[in-house]
Amino acid sequence: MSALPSVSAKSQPAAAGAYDVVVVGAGFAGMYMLHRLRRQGLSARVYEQGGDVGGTWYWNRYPGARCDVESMQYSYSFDDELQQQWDWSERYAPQPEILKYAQHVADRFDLRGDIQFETRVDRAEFDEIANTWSVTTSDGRTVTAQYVVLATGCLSNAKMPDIKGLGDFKGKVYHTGHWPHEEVDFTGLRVGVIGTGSSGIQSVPVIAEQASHLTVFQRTANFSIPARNAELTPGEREAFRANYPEIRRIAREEMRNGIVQEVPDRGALDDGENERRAKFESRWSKGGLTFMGVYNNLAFDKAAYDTAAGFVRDKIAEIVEDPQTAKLLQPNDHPIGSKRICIDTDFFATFNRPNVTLVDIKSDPIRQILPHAVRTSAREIEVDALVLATGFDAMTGSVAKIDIRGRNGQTLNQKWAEGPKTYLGLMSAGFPNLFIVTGPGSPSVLSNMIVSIEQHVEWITDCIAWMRDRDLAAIEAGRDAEDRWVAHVNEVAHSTLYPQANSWYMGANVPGKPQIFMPYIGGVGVYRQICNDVAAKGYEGFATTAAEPPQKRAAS
Ligand code: N01
Repeated sequence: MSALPSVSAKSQPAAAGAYDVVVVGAGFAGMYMLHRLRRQGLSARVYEQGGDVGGTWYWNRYPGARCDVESMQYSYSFDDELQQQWDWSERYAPQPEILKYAQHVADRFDLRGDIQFETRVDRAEFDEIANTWSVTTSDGRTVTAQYVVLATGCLSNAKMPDIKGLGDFKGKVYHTGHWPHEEVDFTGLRVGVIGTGSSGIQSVPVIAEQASHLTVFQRTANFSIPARNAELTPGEREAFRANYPEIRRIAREEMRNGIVQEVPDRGALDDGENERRAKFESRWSKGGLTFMGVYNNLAFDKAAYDTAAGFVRDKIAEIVEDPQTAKLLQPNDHPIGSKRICIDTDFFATFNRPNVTLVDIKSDPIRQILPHAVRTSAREIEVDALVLATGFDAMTGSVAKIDIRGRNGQTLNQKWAEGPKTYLGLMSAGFPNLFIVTGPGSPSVLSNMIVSIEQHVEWITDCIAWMRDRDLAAIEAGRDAEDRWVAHVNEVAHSTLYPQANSWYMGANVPGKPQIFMPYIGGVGVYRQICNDVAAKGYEGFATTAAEPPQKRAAS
């Protein structure tokens, strides 16, 4: 890559510690937000608890971590030179390469000067007279800002399992979502992996190659499709680059999940058994998330999803040599796709290795972690290291860690006690000038995250520009608009099979968390249009406050 000149200088606050915008998080959302704000001539301060940019890709360094959206699509589209010049090496980029890309973007746009690393935002309090936020960080400082943008990520609050004795374990314990920066070498060690979601499924085959013995503790079997990862050829890269404007437009406007792929015009039952099997077979050979796009009704129709689920279960039985292990690995308690489908490289085949054992902890639960072993109801399994692939307090977990106080001192946690409430996933009533990037109630985790991040960052920065043009001091989601949106998100979710699974989409993986389907499942194209229409109608459903005099408050 050629070194490019920076395009923006460090932003200057109007007064010491007074910014136009405070951004929380320097992952892909926070970085692009900072870039856009600077382009608008605004002063911004970004706080990031990690030691560098990258968010998810800074923390999730576990063996085998890679993206499940193709690299040529899982990348920023806002700068054509960037997308034309960056060379992705593989169909699905590995974590180190995605992190390198994030670091490159930070260098290229000279972002780091406005980012304070290793600093958490602990508290944010809205001043109803000044219409500003007062933001306190983990270094004990307090700054003010007219706007706060939560770019905290949807899967950034790693969830430790509540297992008796975990603290007594004498070996090393790793969480996939909080992996150490130095290399972890499992050579010669007996390793236990707890959890078989995407992180477990990606890491198990790689750990199995190093460990003397690997025990996989599985509570729920998961559907997984082979990634068929491969190096990208120059021709493949060129095909994307030549058509990028159109590919990006289709991803944004026409696709449900922000990933360009063939759109099926048939349901699974429109084909006879042989034809259907041939189509599943062809998608299985192609690999990746497009498996679920082979028919248009797999998420809606039980008879249709049964055909896809049956196909995957048959594949597992073909791959896994021991019939008992194969049976345990076959998911049977949720519709395929209702939990995030996993993409793997040799996950099922790994159980054919002599050094790998599967323990079904549904029938034989973990009772306790001992200093050198995991004790289940039936046995004791000695391990030297433990890998917790136990997931995240998703979508709301990182927001909940911040003490956010809006109008009348109400905290966001109080307001969201029964589940997150937002208008468009962007703002929550009672919390003026507080924006959320890819918040609950927006397509977020059901989409190509970068497509959704770019849409939100652009919508939010356009909204701030609109406010400034009109000399407005505050904007806030209206309660009626919010109630209607929450009801709509819920209604759309319940027209699908998604709510039938105990998934993190529902908050079901965190004891005590309200069970509400959090992302908006209506599709990114539809959602973008709704957001654009709201903006075009003068931010319909939002209330604004004039800067001066205060009595000129107008409700839109
Ligand atoms: O987490 P998960 P993840 N005792 O919640 C089990 C994204 N991602 O980190 O299903 C025993 O999916 C739990 O069991 P169960 C992607 O969106 C993407 O794997 O609750 N087991 C489950 O098996 C993904 O969906 C990529 O019964 C316990 C596992 O731990 C999301 O992140 C890669 C337990 C957790 O699975 C989260 O994935 C990685 C306990 N106490 C992640 N608690 C890409 O490819 C939990 N489990 C881009």
